[in-house]
Amino acid sequence: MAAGVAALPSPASAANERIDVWLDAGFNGHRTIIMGNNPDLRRSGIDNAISSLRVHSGRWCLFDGYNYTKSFIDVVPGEQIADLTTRNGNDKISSIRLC
Ligand SMILES: [Ca+2]
Repeated sequence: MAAGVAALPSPASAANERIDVWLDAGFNGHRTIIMGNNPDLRRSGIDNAISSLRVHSGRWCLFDGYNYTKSFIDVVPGEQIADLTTRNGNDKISSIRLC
């Protein structure tokens, strides 16, 4: 490969941080990839519908209310939750942001 610049590991930046969410438990059903703050999941069609998630990078706060209100769950890089009922958060999340 010409003019190759090695892709060096870099500190996490907001632009690269990612959390995947699913509408069903066990990482099943429709998946949505979220890579930035989202104050209103109605826009993504997944309001009050997320049932499982996996954090690729970044520390995220998940809120029951829109615009980051009624915080109830935070998750860290590498964390995954197969069933949000275990965190009292099934079908409740309405906004997500890095925290
Ligand atoms: Ca909600």
